[in-house]
Amino acid sequence: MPITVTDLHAVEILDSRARPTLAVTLTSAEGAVSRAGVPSGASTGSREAVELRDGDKSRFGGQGVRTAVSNVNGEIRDALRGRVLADLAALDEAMIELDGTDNKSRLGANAIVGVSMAAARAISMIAGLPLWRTLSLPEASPRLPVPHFNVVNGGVHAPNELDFQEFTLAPLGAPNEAEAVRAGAEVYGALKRRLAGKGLSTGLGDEGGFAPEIASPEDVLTVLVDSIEDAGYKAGRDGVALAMDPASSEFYRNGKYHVAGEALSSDDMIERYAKIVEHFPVWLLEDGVAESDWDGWERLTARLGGRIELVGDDILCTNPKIIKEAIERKVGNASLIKVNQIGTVTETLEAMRICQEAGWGQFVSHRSGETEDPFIADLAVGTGCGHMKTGAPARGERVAKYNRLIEIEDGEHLPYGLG
Ligand code: 2PG
Ligand code: MG
Repeated sequence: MPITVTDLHAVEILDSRARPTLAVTLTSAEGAVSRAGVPSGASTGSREAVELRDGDKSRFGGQGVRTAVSNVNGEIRDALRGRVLADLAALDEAMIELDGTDNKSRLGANAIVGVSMAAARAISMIAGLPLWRTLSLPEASPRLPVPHFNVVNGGVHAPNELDFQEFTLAPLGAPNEAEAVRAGAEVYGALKRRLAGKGLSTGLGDEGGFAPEIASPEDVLTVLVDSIEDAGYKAGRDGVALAMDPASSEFYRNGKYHVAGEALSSDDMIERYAKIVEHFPVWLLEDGVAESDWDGWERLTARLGGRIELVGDDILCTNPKIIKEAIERKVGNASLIKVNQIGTVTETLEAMRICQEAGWGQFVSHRSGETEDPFIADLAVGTGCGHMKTGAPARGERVAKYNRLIEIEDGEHLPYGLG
């Protein structure tokens, strides 16, 4: 669907962590006016596209995005305005060319991705279709994803002593999206009561999950299984399963994984996961080993790749080139998918297509810093990738995405789940 941009306007707004980010409004000659909010991460992969921050310590501690805002309102607007672009790929390509670097560091991936998301939305409006219908992959049909609710936060997302970053509920056995969201919300409530009953904190981390003073990952998993049962669900793949994102690059130092006071080698860490998978209904493990530990990743994949989904986040950065290399080296069997990690919607879809072709999973994800924009819900549905994570079933910026999934389901009776 061709698009002719007539105006672009960015403004510095806040993300869910009280840090600045961008909102972009795009106006097209075809009559669309669309808006997008740009997400931002904390536990970032070192090869992510570069998020431009002002570094001016007198504003937001250097985190301001005024430079990125002026890049949208100036250079990007001037370059795109009035051109009839054949489709989203042509528009994204024009921005990549204009930026001229291989990691979007000149204009900023936060500037570029905001325009790309707004353009994707404008194109769907011009076509008169819901956004998800225009975000598709060649060999897949739309599906409603299994929502993954991050209900216990640690690592760099919370100030507690827990080294693992995310513990997630995955209602794999739910019959549909609305029931899956209900399961997430009910178990979240049961978990709160259980934590409070043990005298543990029910304060929240960045993604709306609880941040209790528990150091051992196994202890967290035990509380989660109990809470699933308290809420009347079965813990397991035919009910509510579990997933984890330890975000292990954050606790990998000098060749060791530092977990709950222990220093573990890669092999020790892998054996620890093997035991966890034996004892708990964990069906997906993201960033089990660090982004710099490719050998560890190979061994982890050989050990557990046949049993569970092994998702690469920090190591892959939604980057088509790195994903291809990982597929060749048998590193993981799925990729996390974050639009701002690579910086355009077109490259995100390309990363997903490469995964699909290799039989790899694609796990669509929010960032720890979010806005109320539900873009990724449409991305997960349209691409039919079967699963997505967007934090706890609490806090507006997370709930906006889950609610969007429920509303899509209400309008169209699409199949639910991994398929
Ligand atoms: C992750 C993400 C999202 P961040 O590690 O998967 O949960 O965190 O956005 O901080 O990178
Ligand atoms: Mg991660």
